[in-house]
Amino acid sequence: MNEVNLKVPAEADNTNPRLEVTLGDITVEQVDVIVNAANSSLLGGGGVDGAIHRAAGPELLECCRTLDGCNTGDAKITPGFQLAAEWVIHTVGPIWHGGTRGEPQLLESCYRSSLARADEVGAESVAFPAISTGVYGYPVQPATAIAIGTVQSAPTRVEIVRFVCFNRETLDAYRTFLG
Ligand code: AR6
Repeated sequence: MNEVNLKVPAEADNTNPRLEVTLGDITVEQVDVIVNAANSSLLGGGGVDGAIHRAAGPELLECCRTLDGCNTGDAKITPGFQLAAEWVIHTVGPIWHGGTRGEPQLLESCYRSSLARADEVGAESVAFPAISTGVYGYPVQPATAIAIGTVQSAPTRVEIVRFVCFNRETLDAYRTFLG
C-alpha cells in the first residue's frame, strides 16, 4: 500500500480565535493572559498599566526591571503574580501623531506580537485593552478596526480573545465593528 503523508503544515492547525467584547476592568479577567498597554520603559505608568501593576503587586515591577524595556510595536511577557491571569504581556502602542508616522502598522504589530508571545506559552485565552486609545491618543474608531482586523487574521493558536473596554465609547466601537 502506498504511504499517505498525513502531515499538514503547522499553520493549518490554526483557526481564528473566538472574539468576545466586554465592559470592565481587565485586571479581574479570568483568562490565561492579560495584555498591558505599557510604555517603552516597562516600569509602570497610569491608565491600564497602573491598574495592572497595582493588582499584580510589587513583584511585577521587579520582574519588569529585568526586561530592558520594550520597543514600540513589540511585546514581552511576565508572570501575572497576584492576578487571576497566569501571564501579563506588556506591549507598547504608538503615540498618535496624526497617523503619518507609521501608527497603524505599529498598532497592528502590538496585537500580532502579543499573540505570538501568547502562543509561546500555550495560552488559550487572552484579554486585550484598547491599546493606545487612552494617554497615547489613538482615535478609538481606527484603533478598533485594527484591533479586530489583526486578531481575526493573525496566525495564532489562541482560542478566545476578549476585548475589555473601559468606557462606553470603546464598547460601542467594538460592537459596531463586530456587527
Ligand atoms: N481595564 C481595561 N481598560 C482600561 C483600564 C482597566 N483597568 N484602565 C484604563 N483602560 P491607556 P495607552 C483603558 O491610557 O493609550 C500609561 O501611562 C483606557 O480607558 O491605559 O496605550 C502607560 O504607562 C483606554 O481605553 O494606554 C503609557 O505611558 C485603554 O485602556 C501610556 O499610558 C488604553 O489607555 C500608554 O497609553
